[in-house]
Amino acid sequence: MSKHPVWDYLRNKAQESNAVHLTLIDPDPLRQSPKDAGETARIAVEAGSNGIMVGGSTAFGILDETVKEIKRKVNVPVILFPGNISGLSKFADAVFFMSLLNSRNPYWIAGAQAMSAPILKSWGLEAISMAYLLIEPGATAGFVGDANLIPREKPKIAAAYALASQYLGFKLVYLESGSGANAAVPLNMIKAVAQIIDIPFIVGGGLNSADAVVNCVKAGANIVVQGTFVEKTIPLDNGKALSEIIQAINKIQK
Ligand code: 1GP
Repeated sequence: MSKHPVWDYLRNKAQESNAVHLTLIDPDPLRQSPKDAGETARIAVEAGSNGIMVGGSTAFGILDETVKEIKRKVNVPVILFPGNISGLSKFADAVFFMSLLNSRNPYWIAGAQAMSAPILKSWGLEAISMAYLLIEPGATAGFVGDANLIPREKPKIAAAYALASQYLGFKLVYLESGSGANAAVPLNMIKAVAQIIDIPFIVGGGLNSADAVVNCVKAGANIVVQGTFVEKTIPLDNGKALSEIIQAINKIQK
């Protein structure tokens, strides 16, 4: 069996479809209980989401329970999206092993990673290396990660960081405008990144409509992440709006 099953799954899905859709669940008891998180994940996967990310910039101590409930309910990969060392759980399938390349604080570039790598090894958890780039407005992640946010009107800076990420050997790049952000990553920035790198890249933050997601995929994103939208709509419509978005992704003629 492959030593990197989750990475193989993501890469294959990205190659064989227009884009991979991942649902982000924040393990925050003020947002939902672990049980409700499991139910949201189940509905999101039924709607066609290809995997569940679990994480957030702040930690609340219910991560293990949340991951376990989600694992009980879905048969797609559950991938950690840690905001810090506290965002790790041995019950997940893999972790996005992220380096916040445009942070001003080396802790977020390599410090937290050094402190957590031996833990991951002892658990045998699959680590998928990912360059994390924060774009304006950045939301909570921008503040917590002490980011030198990439200006929205500077696509070339994002492209340069993305290419540097590829040359540094990262498997993936994540362009992030911040969870709950009032503006998604600009389309011309996504296009500039798609033109210059050969590795897959993720776009997330503020993708709150079918148009926003579809345009992002048309611009070149290989993986799209939705958290806030899924969290808000699933309790109201049982996954209908999400299912429509995923169908719209699949219908794009590339
Ligand atoms: C945040 O990109 C993700 O890290 C998802 O953002 O919650 O705005 O969908 P939203």
